[in-house]
Amino acid sequence: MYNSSTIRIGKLSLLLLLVVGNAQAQTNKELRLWYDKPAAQWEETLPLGNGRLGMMPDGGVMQENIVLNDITLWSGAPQDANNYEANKKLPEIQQLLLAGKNDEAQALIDKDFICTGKGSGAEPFGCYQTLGRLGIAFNYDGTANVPVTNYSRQLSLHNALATCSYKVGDVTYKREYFTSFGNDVGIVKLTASEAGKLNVEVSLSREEKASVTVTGNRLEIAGQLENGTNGKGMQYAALVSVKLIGGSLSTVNNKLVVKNATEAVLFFSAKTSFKDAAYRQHVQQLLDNAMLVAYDAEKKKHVSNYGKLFNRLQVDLGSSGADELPTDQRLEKFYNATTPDNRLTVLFYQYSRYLSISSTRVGLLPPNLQGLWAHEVHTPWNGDYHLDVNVQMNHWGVEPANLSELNLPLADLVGEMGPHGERTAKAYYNAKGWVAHVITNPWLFTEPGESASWGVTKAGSGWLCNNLWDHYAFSNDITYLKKIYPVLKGSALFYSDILIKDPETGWLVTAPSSSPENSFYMSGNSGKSASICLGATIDNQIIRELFNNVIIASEQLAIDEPFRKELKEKLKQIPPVAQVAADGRVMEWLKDYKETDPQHRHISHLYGLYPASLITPSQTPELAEACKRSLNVRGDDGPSWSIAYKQLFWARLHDGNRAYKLFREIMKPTRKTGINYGAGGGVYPNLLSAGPPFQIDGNFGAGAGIAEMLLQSHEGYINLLPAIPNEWKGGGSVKGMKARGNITVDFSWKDGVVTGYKLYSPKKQVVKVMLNGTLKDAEVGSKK
Ligand code: FUC
Repeated sequence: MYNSSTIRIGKLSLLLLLVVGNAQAQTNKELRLWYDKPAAQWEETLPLGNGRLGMMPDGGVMQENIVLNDITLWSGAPQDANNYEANKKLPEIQQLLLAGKNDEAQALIDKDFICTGKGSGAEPFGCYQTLGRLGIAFNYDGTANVPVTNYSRQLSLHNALATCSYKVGDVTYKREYFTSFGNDVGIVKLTASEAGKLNVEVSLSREEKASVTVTGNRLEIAGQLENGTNGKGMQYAALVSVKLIGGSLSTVNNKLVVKNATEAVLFFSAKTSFKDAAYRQHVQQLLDNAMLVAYDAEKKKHVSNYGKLFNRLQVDLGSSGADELPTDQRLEKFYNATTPDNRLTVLFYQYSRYLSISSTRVGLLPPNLQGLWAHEVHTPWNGDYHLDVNVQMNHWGVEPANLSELNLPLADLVGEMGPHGERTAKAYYNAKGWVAHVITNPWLFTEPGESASWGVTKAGSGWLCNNLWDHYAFSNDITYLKKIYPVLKGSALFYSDILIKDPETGWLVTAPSSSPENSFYMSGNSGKSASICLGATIDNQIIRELFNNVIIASEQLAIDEPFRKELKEKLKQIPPVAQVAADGRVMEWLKDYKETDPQHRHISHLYGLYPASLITPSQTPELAEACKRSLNVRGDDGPSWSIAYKQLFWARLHDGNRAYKLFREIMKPTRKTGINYGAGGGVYPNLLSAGPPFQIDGNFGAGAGIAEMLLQSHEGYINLLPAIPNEWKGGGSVKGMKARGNITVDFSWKDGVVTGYKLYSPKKQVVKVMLNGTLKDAEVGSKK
């Protein structure tokens, strides 16, 4: 397993480093999504966010609808859904598994080994919910169907600003929207090119649990969500206020009415009671503070604060493509065209960075299944944190993308899960340490889900530890390592404590186990299928990786020697990294079961290939070949997150063309919103990824995949261009991408050959770099 401290310092050979070019860098202005029509469905609206507040304007001419979000607005409540009797059934479940009666074991789990209550089906588990809608009804001299010309709306990634403009007659109307990284409010500026031509009515609404009131010239929406017991769940409040140039402001029927103005700036402030008893006071304060600041000054602060993150990295994949066409039309071309639009690929990559910056913030919650953006009260899958790939994928790209701190909200959430997970470990396994299964939420749910078929996969906590470790591997932050060490140790303690010996192989394995959401035909010819088994491959790989990381961490922190020894002993007894079946594929389970769905969306048995580094083409070539066979059978389709995962796998297998093929599949245009578990993932006109429905992991996974095609650093060296496709070979450059060991990398290439590179980190050092197929020593400068 790679660790930053293991970068070998070899004989330094002198390298002539060419200056890294910035060949034909895409101008910032081109980093935009733009359209020539208002959004006709939510999946065409443009996401704005400052890590807490979200706004999605549709740019309607007569009626603007802006979907509002607050990352903390959840129904439900903390609960204890542990079945404390479950551990009494554990020996029987294990005996049934050892006897090959997987279906009976599964039935027993369904009866006595799941969570109590309704699980993910209702409160108190809860659901991430929309905050509501900000409506702006326009009146153009009372005309109903106004003739509109020159319509355009866009989202600029370089300044996190959305705009919209059009002409009605001779008057040009403009809107500018942003969720401020300055004073933490949402702002919409409306202007008319002719004095006094702005007439609007502003409203706030929500489909349930909301009351709208007006105090003075402020509009307020407030309410309380369901908690599953007494109805007294999360509270929220949002305010809207307006500053005018010209015209008049009044209130009618809980609406703000602007008459004959030239300019109106709307301020939107929202807070919830999540960890904030004084949220009512704070929502006012935020609004008051923001309204004291002039619009241009606030905008400047917003752009500058946002830019501190966004501007850390630039990518240029060559000059092909242009943004003359509206983004939805450009997307259609991208998927069908034979000549690539590499600038759209760059846009999509930078969009994934933009979405990370917009959907999470240090000190708050990580991005959920939809990041920050939800337009319904009942968000699909509760908009929760799925722990069997999805929330992890949401974070895979942030380290290479030079947005390291955006991993911290997840690390904080996982840290808080510890005490809950300890109760769950005791209740079900009578084990030490902590565990989380498949789903969690801001209420820190760690219990199994409500069905054995998917709910008892307990790789969740170990998989989360991979993300926590990743932040350390990239940042080398020893203070952070000290902080997360108890979390990693607690997770390793749990797995170490629950392993049992499989008499057939003599290996130590988990029991019960399952491979996320997949099922298999049981041994024999009964035709019966089950999900529950002994030691699914993912469990073995996660345990191997976690134990290795805890060993390294305890060595670096010089603590816990006895535990380290125990883990080293256990490592000798767990199954190998992967077993290869007779057909040459990686075995998903301990036994060579036949899967019920060979093209199943989850590909968890390749965890060792990515995100872990247990399988690599150079270190374990046979296993890498077996991964290829597995992937070929799984196929190249699925919900977008599954396609993105396959893109990452092929990048790790150093097949750039195949990785790019998968990326193209992700860019398949769709407007479908019904829930899909099989083939058919793609992307919406607003470039948000479609499972369908909208799920942000596809955006983040594909972003991570693009980075992984350009640069890898998991094998103890920095590998430049490990997997670029023919489409990108012509020439390009990267500035500010991160490698493990807190190393920032700039490099450029031409005709597929790296022509120059530069490495820098806080301390001078020598590291290994794979450069055009040759491993070399390279000096790392201390500054840019
Ligand atoms: C997992 C996946 C589904 C979906 C859901 C949110 O259950 O198998 O495809 O992404 O998470």
